This record gives sequence, C-alpha cells and structure tokens, in this order.
Amino acid sequence: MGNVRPVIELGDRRLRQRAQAMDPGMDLGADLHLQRLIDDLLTTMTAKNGVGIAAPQVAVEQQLFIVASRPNPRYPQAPTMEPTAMINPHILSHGDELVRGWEGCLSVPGRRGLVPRYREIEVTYLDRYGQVHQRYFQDFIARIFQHEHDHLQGKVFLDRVEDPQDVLTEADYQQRFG
Ligand code: K3U
Ligand code: ZN
Repeated sequence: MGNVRPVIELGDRRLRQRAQAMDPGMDLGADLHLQRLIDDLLTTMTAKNGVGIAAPQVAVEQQLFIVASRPNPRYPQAPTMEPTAMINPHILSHGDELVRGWEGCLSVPGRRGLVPRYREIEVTYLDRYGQVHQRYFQDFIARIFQHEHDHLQGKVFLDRVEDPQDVLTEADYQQRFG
C-alpha cells in the first residue's frame, strides 16, 4: 500500500524538534500528501515490527502518529488494536498511578529502557479523515500512546529512564527476559 521510509535515529537533530499541529479546518481526507504519509507510516511500522511510529521519526515535523497493539512476550496481556492514525493527539487527563515498563524505539536501535508511564490516560485526536475521537487507554496501549506523544515533543524514551542502569543492550535484555 505505502512505501517504507527511512527512520531517523538518535543523534539526528530533527528527532529533537517539536512537531507542528495540523490545521483541523482542512479536509484531511482530501489531503493526498497526508494520506500518502499515513500509508507510508503504516507500511514502515509493519516492516520494522513496531507497535507505533511517529511522523518525526521519518523526518516529518507534523503532529501525527500510529498506535497499534498486540500481545507480545513483555506484555502478554496486551490487547490487539488495529493500527490507528492519530492527528493532533492530546492527553486530556491521566490517573495517579505510574507503571515502569520496558520500551524500545525504532529510532534507538539495539537499546531497551525501563520507563515510568501513566497507567491510565484519557486522550483526544483526529483520525485520518478529520473526525474527533475521545478515548480511554490503559496499560500497554497507554504506554505506546505516551511514547509516541513524546516523539511529537522531541523526546525519546531514554530521556525518561530514571536510572542509567535501566538502559540495556538488546542482547542483555534478551538474556535477562528473552
Ligand atoms: O519495542 C518494540 C516492540 C515491538 C512489539 C512489541 C513490543 C515491543 C519495538 S519498538 C516500537 O514498537 C516503538 C515504535 C517507535 F519507536 F517507533 F515508536 C513503540 C513502543 C514500543 C514499546 C513500548 C512503547 C512504545
Ligand atoms: Zn520511539
């Protein structure tokens, strides 16, 4: 459907820029440039076995990301969620509870980190056709949303790791948990 785009990595300054909001007054469904970008993000995420990807990771500074979810070895209880494009996403509110969990990132290859995230969030976003959604997410999906939302602020998961010892190589991570 779409094309695989190159994913920029840690050290590239474009990963550290704040993304621009999209104009909600535009007919997003008719914006072929946007529709092509979303298709390319979906294809890139799938090709790289990710459960999310944000536009800044392909060097596009727009407030857009994809969230998907499936059960996996670290989060066996994770629900299945079809890949969903989210435009101008915001966290409206969150619960008090922070949960530490292991994350990876297509822009930080070969590293895993233990990151605290809110367990429950209430969010709003526009879908690829400009429809407004308000949804509640918890656990793994809430984690992915917060990870992707950080990319729109120029942050990566390493910025949120509390103890440097909680950053592992992929090999160490597999030895401990694989
Ligand atoms: O860590 C990864 C993973 C893949 C499948 C199941 C569980 C974990 C691959 S990295 C990944 O999918 C990032 C994608 C990124 F970097 F482009 F945003 C999303 C993510 C993974 C794990 C926790 C939070 C977010
Ligand atoms: Zn990431």
